Amino acid sequence: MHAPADVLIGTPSPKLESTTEAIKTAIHNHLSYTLAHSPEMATKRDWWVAVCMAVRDRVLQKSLRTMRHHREVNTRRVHYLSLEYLMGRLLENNLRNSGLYDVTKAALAELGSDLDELLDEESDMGLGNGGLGRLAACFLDSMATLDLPSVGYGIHYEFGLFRQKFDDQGRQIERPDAWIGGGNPWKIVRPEYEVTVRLYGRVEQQFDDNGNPTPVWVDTREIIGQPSDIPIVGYDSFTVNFLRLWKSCASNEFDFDVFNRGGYVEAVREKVLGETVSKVLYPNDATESGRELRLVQQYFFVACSLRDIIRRHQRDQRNSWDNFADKVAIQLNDTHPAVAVVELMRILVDEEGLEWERAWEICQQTFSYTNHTLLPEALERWSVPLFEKVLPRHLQLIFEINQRFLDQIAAIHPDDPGKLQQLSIIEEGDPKMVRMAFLSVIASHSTNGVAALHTKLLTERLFPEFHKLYPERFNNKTNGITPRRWLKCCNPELSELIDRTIGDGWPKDLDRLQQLASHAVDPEFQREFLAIKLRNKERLAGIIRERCGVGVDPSAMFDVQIKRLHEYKRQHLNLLHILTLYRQLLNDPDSAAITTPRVFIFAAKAAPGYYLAKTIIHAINAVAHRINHDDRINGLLKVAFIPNYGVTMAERIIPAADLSEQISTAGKEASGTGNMKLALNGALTIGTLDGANVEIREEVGDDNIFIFGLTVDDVDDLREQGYNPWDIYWQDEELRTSLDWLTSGYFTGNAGDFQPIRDSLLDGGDPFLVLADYRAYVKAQRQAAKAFQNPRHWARMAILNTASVGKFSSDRTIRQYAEEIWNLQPVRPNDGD
Ligand code: 26Q
Repeated sequence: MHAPADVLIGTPSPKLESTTEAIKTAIHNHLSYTLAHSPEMATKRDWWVAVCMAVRDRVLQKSLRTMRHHREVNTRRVHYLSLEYLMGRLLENNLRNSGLYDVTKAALAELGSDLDELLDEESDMGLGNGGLGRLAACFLDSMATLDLPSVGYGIHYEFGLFRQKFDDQGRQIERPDAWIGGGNPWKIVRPEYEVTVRLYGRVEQQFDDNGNPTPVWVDTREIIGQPSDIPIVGYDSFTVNFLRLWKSCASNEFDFDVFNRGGYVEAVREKVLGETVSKVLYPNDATESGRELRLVQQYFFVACSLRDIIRRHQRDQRNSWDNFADKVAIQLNDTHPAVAVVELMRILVDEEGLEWERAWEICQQTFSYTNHTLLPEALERWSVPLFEKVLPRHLQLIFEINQRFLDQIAAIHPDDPGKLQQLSIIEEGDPKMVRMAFLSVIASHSTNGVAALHTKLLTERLFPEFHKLYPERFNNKTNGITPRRWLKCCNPELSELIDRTIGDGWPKDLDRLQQLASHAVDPEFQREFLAIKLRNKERLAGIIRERCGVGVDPSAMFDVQIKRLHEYKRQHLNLLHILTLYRQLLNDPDSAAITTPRVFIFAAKAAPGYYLAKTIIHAINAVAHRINHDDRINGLLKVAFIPNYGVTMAERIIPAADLSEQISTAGKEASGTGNMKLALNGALTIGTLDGANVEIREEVGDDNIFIFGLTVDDVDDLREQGYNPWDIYWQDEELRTSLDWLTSGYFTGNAGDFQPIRDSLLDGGDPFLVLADYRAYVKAQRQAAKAFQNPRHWARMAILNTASVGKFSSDRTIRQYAEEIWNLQPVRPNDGD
């Protein structure tokens, strides 16, 4: 007998089994009925897709339960708005987080296939530039793990961050990242939630039913936003949330309309816009170039996401605007989605007819803003004329927001017109500019920095006046990383050693790693710890041979600097030190006896338009080539620049690192998160007192980190005194010779090649104080080298690093966001058992 349809509706499907047999059957069925392949004919890629599908079925079952439960309890949710997500690969993470890794590995073994080999079929989801994008991905993992009802919103870029190659001289070449390739088994297209977005046009003064003038946005162009969802699997939790990514396309109807009116070229223009908006991720991770398409991207993303949030809120009869802010929290990942505050005001005031004050209150209660940078060139500002062209009504609303805000300021400071200029959202000048950071602070209830030092500088330097006005709005949320991807998945051997030593609860409670501290002097534990590190280094040595054609000795110190290429991150300081060591070895044969063998490992992408950054890459590659082929130094030094850095490459490099380079100019790196990943995997940090390094030192202790160089206060003092890099150049012969040598033409045969580096460091005034920190850096490097020569001593320090960085779990960070900003409680869907 069939059950009547109304009995089936609302009945959860029976829970899918996850035994070895069941997984085998599922993989087999997907090979046959999803991919139409018999196992003998299936390629590796087919097997990979079939495994993803088998896992996906189980993940989606949990996701449906999660969504249903959230709906039933009419939960409050947080919506994370980010233009970037660096998700990396998903299969291994989803397997480990859902507890299906071992059973799937066994099932595949029985089917004659190897899971670890299949994992390599997946390409990275590289929809971000660097730290900010990876942080968003770690946060999604933590929110699902902590059973927090949340939705991530982003853009489904057709091309993520470019693929990096080097030409035969070692210069960076960019290639498009066509990551979608043969499709993405994790993606679920949601055509039922399409939205239409309007842009451009003009504002017309019309009259409402009561004869009152009302601004109406007319003659707009339209594009369609198509959502697709990526499931986000919590680790050992009941929750599967999702990441909703918007793809733009042209609206067919509109095309036709324009076409019929004779606007053939116009209609095609519309199509081009629709197809262009989500085409490519902007590859700058700091400098804002004010491009129209970028503004269109931001608004498209924001308009789609807000529509979706409002639709979901209104789906429930119990909900109205009165409880919108009770049910909806929206976190802005930097100012990139900040136009959302204006869009919500537009919807509330223009479309819903709410009073301004009421709308403003909802807006402030709903939004909170995270700042990720102090660099002036990275603070987003849009020219008023451009803004007016793309979003004319929004510009009016910004003027209104600003006017009301400045009226308040004028009331507080009646005799200080300078204050108004200082605090205005609109910066005077030609053209006038919209300051998105000011708008974000004013329109939200929370502004947070991403490390203690960063937040301090934020309140004291970037927003001092706002901080005085609204001290309660400012708070710190020190960044974190997910221990699932950044230890459990990427370093399975160390994870197993930790499991055996302190139990397997640490991935959800990273403070437990502290229990490893008592094993730091245990010779047997040290031996195992070092043996694992060595095996990770052997694996990386294989990758370096394959990708760079350089042979390296796994017993040498692996000295790692992996991050975007930036002057403030000072990869060129690292390079000057390498040159110093190289010269020492060539000139002083005795020094060979005491030199610690080292492999300097770099990985970094430079923004395609950042000429100096690209020059630094070229310089590192050129020096690497010389050093790696110089028989005189007996292989004591090697330099490898691994191309195309991304999440997956980070997962290979980090477990193999001995020394972690975190050498930014004090006050410039908001937090850093690579520093946390490396310390967690037992690398020692050599670094400045910048960003989260300050807090890492607090946790691991002064004896287990190599801190050097100018502090933020020293930097201030030095600038006040008047810093002249030439003075240092003339004082420090070792430095002078290394720099002269680099820029002499010796390494490429062309003296002009690295002149821009020299110019920036000398006549350019050395804006990031590379020369000022050089001597202290070289000294700290000597200490590190010496310490590495005593393996037991080094092992003890490395173990203490792993043991001491529990604070930097993104679970801790997200708990603080949930409690202190979002006012959001965990909600546990049941498991269906
Ligand atoms: C803005 C406008 C136009 C085009 C691009 C951009 C843009 C894109 C990305 C500007 C900045 C970014 C990314 C910034 C970033 O990654 N910041 C890093 O954030 C990390 C997480 O908080 C911190 O750990 C790093 O210190 C910070 O540099």
